[in-house]
Amino acid sequence: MANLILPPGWRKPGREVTPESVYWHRRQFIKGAGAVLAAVTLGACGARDGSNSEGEGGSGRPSDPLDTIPDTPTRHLYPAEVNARYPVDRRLTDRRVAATHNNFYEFLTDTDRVWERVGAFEARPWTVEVAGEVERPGVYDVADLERELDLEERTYRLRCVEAWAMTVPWTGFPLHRLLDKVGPLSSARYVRFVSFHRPDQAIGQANQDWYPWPYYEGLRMDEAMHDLTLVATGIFGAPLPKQHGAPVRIVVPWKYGYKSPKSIVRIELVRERPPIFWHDLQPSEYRFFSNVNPDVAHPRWSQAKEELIGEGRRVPTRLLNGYAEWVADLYEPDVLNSLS
Ligand SMILES: Nc1nc2c(c(=O)[nH]1)N[C@H]1C(S)=C(S)[C@@H](COP(=O)(O)O)O[C@H]1N2
Ligand SMILES: [Mo]
Repeated sequence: MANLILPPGWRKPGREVTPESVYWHRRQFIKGAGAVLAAVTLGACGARDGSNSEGEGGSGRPSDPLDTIPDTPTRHLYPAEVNARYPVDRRLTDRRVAATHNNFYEFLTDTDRVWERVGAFEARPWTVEVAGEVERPGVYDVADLERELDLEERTYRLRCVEAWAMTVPWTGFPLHRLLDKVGPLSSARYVRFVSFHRPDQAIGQANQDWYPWPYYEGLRMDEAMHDLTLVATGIFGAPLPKQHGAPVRIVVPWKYGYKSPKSIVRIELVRERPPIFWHDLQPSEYRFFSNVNPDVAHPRWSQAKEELIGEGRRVPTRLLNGYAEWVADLYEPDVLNSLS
């Protein structure tokens, strides 16, 4: 059914179907006529995920999930030197599992098949505009940033709000290195990120027009400046495949996955707290901070455990996704201990 807004991390029906997503579907269906009015014009079930009418032409369907890395002039910079400052006591997720389990609604809501739909997406060359409350606003070429800002590799856990998790080695540089380069003004209190908007290359943007594209996210300045917050340009020792958010994404490992926007084109330093995509869609369920906390349930399901993708094992969720020792002091207790 095309006329449903699916939560960030929704999984396709079948073996893995969750009671939560079933509930959500019904609820949205009931609300549908009003809240998602625009969607109704898109026709029904044949068009689920907006995948019915793609002209597969152009770049077509990739032959393999690991064959979706765009041509990258900086390829020789990968793999980068390992930074082991933030040890992770979990096995790495299988690379292929990670490349076939993606949330990237610009393409498809069906997690397992996002990679099949990214062929036409032109992820290189690419620029990121830095704007707003900065001394040196400008348009920066991603390849130049990769050359200039010292790529490193860091293995992080990533926890989706729908209770799946992975552990992967990202390549990139801390966001503070880029922010220092552009010179935040003292008036900058938040950082806003905006992803691309290319309905001609991203089938989900063309066919799911009830989402407020482009995807947008944000962080408070101290979160953005924290050394854990990464600008990722690679994963598993190579440039990012398109389904992971090529060529450049943000990774904030102590927050639910939707706080890590993919394929960003703009970073704005702003005075006021910026709106975020998922909060605007479902304010009672998705909040600005969205810190991982096993004791704060999502309104429709517990967050106490998470499934390790590729292992099928459920393990306890950690406070701040295991990063509490580094980031707990950023938050007042009421922010940490409530849906916030
Ligand atoms: N632009 C954009 N960024 C996004 C999303 C998205 O749909 N669009 N999904 C988010 C969610 S819900 C998760 S869990 C992670 C998944 O990242 P991965 O597919 O690389 O594992 O990306 C996040 N970033
Ligand atoms: Mo997610």
